[in-house]
Amino acid sequence: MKKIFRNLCPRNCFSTCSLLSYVENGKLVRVSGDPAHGFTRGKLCAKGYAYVERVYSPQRVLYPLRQFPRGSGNWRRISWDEALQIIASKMLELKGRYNSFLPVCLCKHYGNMGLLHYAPEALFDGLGSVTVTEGSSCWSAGLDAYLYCLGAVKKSDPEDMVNSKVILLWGVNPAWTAVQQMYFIDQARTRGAQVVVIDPIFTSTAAQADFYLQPKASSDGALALGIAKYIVENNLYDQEFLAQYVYGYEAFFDYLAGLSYNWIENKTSLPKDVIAEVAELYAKNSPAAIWTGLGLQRHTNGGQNIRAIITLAALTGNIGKSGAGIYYPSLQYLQLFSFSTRNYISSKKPVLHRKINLNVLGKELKNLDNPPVKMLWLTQRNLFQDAETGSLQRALKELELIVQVDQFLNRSSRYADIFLPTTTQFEEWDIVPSYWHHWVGINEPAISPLGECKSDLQIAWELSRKLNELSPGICSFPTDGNEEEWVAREFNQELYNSLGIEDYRELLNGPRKLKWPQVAFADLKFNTPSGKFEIASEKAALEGLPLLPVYTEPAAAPQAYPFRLITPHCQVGNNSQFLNLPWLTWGNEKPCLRINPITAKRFGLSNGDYVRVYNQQGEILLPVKITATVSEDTFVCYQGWHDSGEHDLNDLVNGSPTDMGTKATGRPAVAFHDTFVNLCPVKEV
Ligand SMILES: Nc1nc2c(c(=O)[nH]1)N[C@H]1C(S)=C(S)[C@@H](COP(=O)(O)OP(=O)(O)OC[C@H]3O[C@@H](n4cnc5c(=O)[nH]c(N)nc54)[C@H](O)[C@@H]3O)O[C@H]1N2
Ligand SMILES: Nc1nc2c(c(=O)[nH]1)N[C@H]1C(S)=C(S)[C@@H](COP(=O)(O)OP(=O)(O)OC[C@H]3O[C@@H](n4cnc5c(=O)[nH]c(N)nc54)[C@H](O)[C@@H]3O)O[C@H]1N2
Ligand code: SF4
Ligand SMILES: [Mo]
Repeated sequence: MKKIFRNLCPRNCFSTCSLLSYVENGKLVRVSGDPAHGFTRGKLCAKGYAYVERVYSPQRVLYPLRQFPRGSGNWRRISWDEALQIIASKMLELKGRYNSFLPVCLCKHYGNMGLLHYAPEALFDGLGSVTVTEGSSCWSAGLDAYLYCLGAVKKSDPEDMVNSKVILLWGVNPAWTAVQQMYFIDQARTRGAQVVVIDPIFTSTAAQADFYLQPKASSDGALALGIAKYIVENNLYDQEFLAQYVYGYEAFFDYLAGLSYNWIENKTSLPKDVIAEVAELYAKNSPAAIWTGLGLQRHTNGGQNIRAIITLAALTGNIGKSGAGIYYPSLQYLQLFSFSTRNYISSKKPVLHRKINLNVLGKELKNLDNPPVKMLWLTQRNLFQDAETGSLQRALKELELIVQVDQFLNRSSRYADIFLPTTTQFEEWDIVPSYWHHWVGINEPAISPLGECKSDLQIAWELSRKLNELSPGICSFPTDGNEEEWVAREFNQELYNSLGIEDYRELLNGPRKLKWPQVAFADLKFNTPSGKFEIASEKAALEGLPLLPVYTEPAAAPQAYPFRLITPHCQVGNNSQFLNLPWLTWGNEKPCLRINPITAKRFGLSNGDYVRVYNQQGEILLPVKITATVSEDTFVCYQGWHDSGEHDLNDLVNGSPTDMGTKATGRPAVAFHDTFVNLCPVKEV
């Protein structure tokens, strides 16, 4: 029997694609794009088409496993009952020993963005206070920059980019990371738009652009200030707009007047004529859009740099109208859904957890006492996506029990005692919001769970059941339920109205577009204290940041490690996911270190030669790829390694905090790209 189902891709990705899943005799045989989805228009990235391989991969774990001793790779199949018994007994034993559940820590990130995947948070809420990780390693600095300037992180419909005359792609690589948006950029270009890419790497996106600027990494604030200076000096700004809708521009003008183009060139490596060209292009061709990327903000001055960039929209009035605007993943979806799974317990009674910083987990675990953390529940997270993994590895070894809920064994599994296998989106109900586009779809089960896999929600019910069996009343999270009913509860009347439907099941016929305005801030009212676009932010100043988007110096390379190592997101993976699938890795290069030809010559290196890349944190061995796409003082290695054995790229990666991020996500993110290394050629590997 053949049947087609609708699923959603729940990866942390701009596109949140709608998938059509073709099932024959209970088996998923093909996945394609859903033409009913106006943003993804029946297309997928390569990862989407490779889902069949991912679901049936021989590496996928289908039964609960126990590893003994930890790190040995000696995994033995156990029953769910045995696994849950070990876990629940340990939790109760810790509760008895410390008179609290604080020794139990929930560590979760963005492995699956579906709303039913907030079940682990609600499960642990049901126990009272535990320890939970807080923060995100992804987008925090940029979010705060937007909050200071606009008071809200919202943006126009990304489909509206077709109406732009100029598009600045600033520190973003959509040709790899947001492939569906490229369609709208191409449409704009067909209508005559000019595209500028600003990136220290000449990326695949840059290869498709009209202009490419290669500033020094982390110097974007100076570049934006240079553009602003030129705009002001040449009367290219919109005085009426500034007077009515912008707060603090006079002081900013004074600051700009004190900067020189020599200073700007010194910081960015870009001369005045280049700055003038981009400034004229942006200011004279309204409507113009700017897309600030995530790579851009992974620096110790990343948030401040974004403030300077988005100020260009305020100077030129490029906000609140079609084709204009400033783009960043938005927080609008947070108001849309009920988040009833996430808030299952906390909506009835608030729970106060002990919160620790996800981004420095190793240090946090080491320093916590009274009581210490003894058990880790790891879900939707590969710990080795974290930076500075040395302290993490040491801390993990001290824990008494580590439970990993995942689909595949990866490097984190080396530290786990129990592995609980979870379903993919094809085997469960869910609803996945998008932080980018305005479409909403639904995810229905297309096939039965493989082996003994269970969804994160089911696992939460079953652990609650086991805990309550052993200690009646100990956990107030439900012990059973119906997944579809939990999906239904995520909807509310406002959402139905916005989608023009009466029942969530109508989405099974195809995704719907929200009746959200196409243009954000069309009324030019901002949610800031002044109600204006705030170039000067007193809130920022109160929180210890500069009042104005002035330049803050980037991290400097130490003498011993003179090369900057940039580690952005790779083409065929999604963070550490998919990179174990031959359909995707076949024909694609293994991790390598991209270096400039002049640097290669200096070290006497040819393509494919191995080098030891090292710094004070660690070392890794990599073959080099010689390419003029990177500058002489920079190395590039794409992140997202699935399980690289004993050494991983992120062992070397710096874990310093970004300058912003606390407002939006509780903690700053990580300045991944402020990593400095040296290299040494290796004769034999
Ligand atoms: N194929 C694929 N798609 C993905 C992901 C994936 O892993 N693979 N991950 C998803 C996730 S979680 C995220 S956060 C997004 C990330 O998607 P993007 O926003 O595209 O971010 P990155 O790939 O981190 O970096 C983009 C570019 O920023 C540049 N960059 C680094 N530092 C600077 C700087 O100082 N200035 C400037 N101007 N540019 C700089 C890098 O060189 C890189 O080319 O992609 C999502 N989509
Ligand atoms: N060097 C460097 N490091 C970086 C970055 C960088 O640019 N450079 N980028 C950072 C960014 S932006 C991000 S977002 C983080 C990503 O960090 P993570 O969110 O930890 O990354 P993923 O690799 O997506 O790992 C999530 C895990 O969830 C699992 N998973 C998938 N679906 C499910 C599910 O339904 N249930 C459960 N329980 N598990 C599931 C996956 O198999 C995977 O092992 O990495 C950060 N790390
Ligand atoms: S990874 Fe992104 S682009 Fe690829 S199928 Fe999933 S949502 Fe779509
Ligand atoms: Mo991310």
